Amino acid sequence: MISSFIVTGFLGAGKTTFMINAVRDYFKDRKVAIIVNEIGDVGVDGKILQNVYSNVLELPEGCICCSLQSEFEKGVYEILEKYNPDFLFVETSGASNPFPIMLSLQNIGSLLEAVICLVDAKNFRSYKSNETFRYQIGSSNIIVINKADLVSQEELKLVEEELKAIKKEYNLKDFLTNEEFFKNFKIYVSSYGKVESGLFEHTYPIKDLPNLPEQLANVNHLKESNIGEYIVFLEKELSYEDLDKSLKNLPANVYRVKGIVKLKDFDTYMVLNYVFGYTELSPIENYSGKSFLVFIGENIRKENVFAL
Ligand SMILES: Nc1nc2c(ncn2[C@@H]2O[C@H](COP(=O)(O)OP(=O)(O)OP(=O)(O)O)[C@@H](O)[C@H]2O)c(=O)[nH]1
Ligand SMILES: [Mg+2]
Repeated sequence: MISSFIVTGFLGAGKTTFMINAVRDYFKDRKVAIIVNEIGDVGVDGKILQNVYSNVLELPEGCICCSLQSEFEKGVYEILEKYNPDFLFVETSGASNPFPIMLSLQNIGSLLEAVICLVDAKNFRSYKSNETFRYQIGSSNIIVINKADLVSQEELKLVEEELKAIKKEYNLKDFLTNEEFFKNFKIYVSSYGKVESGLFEHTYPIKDLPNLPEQLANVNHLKESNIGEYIVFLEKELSYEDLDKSLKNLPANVYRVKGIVKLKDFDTYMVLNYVFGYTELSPIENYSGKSFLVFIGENIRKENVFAL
């Protein structure tokens, strides 16, 4: 039986970073396959992951929690046949509810080791009222408060307290019996998704998912939360300064920008990561396509995206 982990969490919380570290640090001698799903039809995470790991399946477009559920199940069978892995990691898009994916993995007969929700300690307050984020917390049995390097110990404590309150309110409940599904959950703290080995040594496999009302088990979350994306292909090479200036002027409804760009200042293509005002660049090997940026946000429109 294949064991699986679902890695969920809001846009830019550190899901991909966490998976890269987890697979490298704790699953080195095991056969692991990764499925990643992103908003939009130009994926960035798949390309990053493929550079560090070969068994990666990218499910682009839409979100696996709604329109892509059958596509997801097909993808899992494909990956099982191709790689025969011992472990499967599934990174959901930042705008999806993990519950339908939990159901799919259960239907397929996989042992669901844990649903791990990454939380961005620094930007938590900007998105804590988002319903999808709250369901992500409710559907997880491991919460990782990430980006601890960006906040004080006091802030970490406050985030933890607020998360416990959200967990209580949104914890999965059986629709028929009203019984709480996750009686226990664990909270870890990390920087750059690096967690202690205990997280993977003491999981509490998830069995017999509760009955949920139809509208919770099967919602089109992208539509409901109005989170959308806009892709821009860059025709000319920019300097980092120009790009940074434009990013600093983005409106607040654009939470996340990610892409692969060739800039005047660097010889290689760079992965650009922008999360709620913070920008990071890192080199990427084996990329030869066009430079592009994906802008993700709430009610995003062409006017929100800068002209390049
Ligand atoms: N300072 C800091 N930055 C982090 C940490 N974890 C991740 N990041 C950065 O945050 C950005 C987003 O990280 P990802 O791992 O791509 O986040 P994600 O949740 O996979 O993002 P989406 O898939 O787009 O939702 C990147 O620039 C990371 O390097 C952390 O603990 N501290
Ligand atoms: Mg990611």
